[in-house]
Amino acid sequence: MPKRTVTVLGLGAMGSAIAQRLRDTGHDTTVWNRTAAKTRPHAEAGSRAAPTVAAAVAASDIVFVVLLDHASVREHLEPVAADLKDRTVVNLTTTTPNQARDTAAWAAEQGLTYLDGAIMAVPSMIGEPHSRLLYSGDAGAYETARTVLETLGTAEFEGADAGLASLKDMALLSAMDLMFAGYVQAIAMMRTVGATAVDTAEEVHAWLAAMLPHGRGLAEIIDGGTYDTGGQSVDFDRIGLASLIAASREQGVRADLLEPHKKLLDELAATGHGADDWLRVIERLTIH
Ligand code: FVH
Repeated sequence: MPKRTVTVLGLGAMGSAIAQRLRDTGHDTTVWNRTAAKTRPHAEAGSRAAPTVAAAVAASDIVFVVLLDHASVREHLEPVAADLKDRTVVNLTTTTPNQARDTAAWAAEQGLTYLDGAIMAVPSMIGEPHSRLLYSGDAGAYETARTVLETLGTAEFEGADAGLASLKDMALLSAMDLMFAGYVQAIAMMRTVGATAVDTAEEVHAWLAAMLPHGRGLAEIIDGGTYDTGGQSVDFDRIGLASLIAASREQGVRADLLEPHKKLLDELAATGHGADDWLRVIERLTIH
């Protein structure tokens, strides 16, 4: 199959890695960046540097957008809507699900072929199989671009709702954020007795590795929808969390990262769910 012509808008750390990978896999690659100097190494490596977004878009049939945020995407796509006709636009910029849906709706109004994407990888992983890229929205656009998308890593289509890739991205990043906040909490507590951050991180790693296999069982309880499991109850966990908070403060460490979880469990206890499995906490997370 002939290689596709591709354009990359945005040459930050991620856009550069994507442009490099597309070039390395034999694609005719055009690049544009707001700060033009960043196009120079790409031009030297064989890409075409476009002076404007319009020129960049005109050069290729697949246009990757790898800008900072939703606002910068719209700022630069809206003026070239007419030039984007007959192109496939793949937006890999991190946005919220509703921002992704909003851009997909705007693209549909303009008669554009638009696919939203989310990157579960850091730049050095681009092109590796463990680099995971999620896509959602226009299934036809996904199929059209698929062979090119697969050069960036494992490509997965999440569904027709353009917000789905972003939603999964945000959900997985939320889990990561809370986990690494946990590392910092443990390090802050152990530092008070002279432990290095590296030593505590090793301890946390070993502990979490031992605990991680339990995650599936917890999820099965939630999917079951009943919280009379006889497992760890709301009241039991409230006592445990109160101890964690007290221990942290005794050591002169703020417990701000722990308190929100305790607050949610307290709400459950106050509404008569103290004996339920603590996983009922998921119901307190839903905003009604
Ligand atoms: N880097 C990573 O590990 C993560 C992994 C997961 C996905 N993200 C998302 O990818 C988008 C780009 O991230 P990045 O790492 O390339 O970000 P920077 O290196 O900071 O580069 C930002 C580029 O955006 C350009 N830019 C910013 N504001 C504007 C604007 N108003 N108009 C035009 N371009 C703009 C910036 O241009 P310049 O500063 O060089 O002129 C860079 O090209 C992002 O959504 C991550 O969340 C990466």
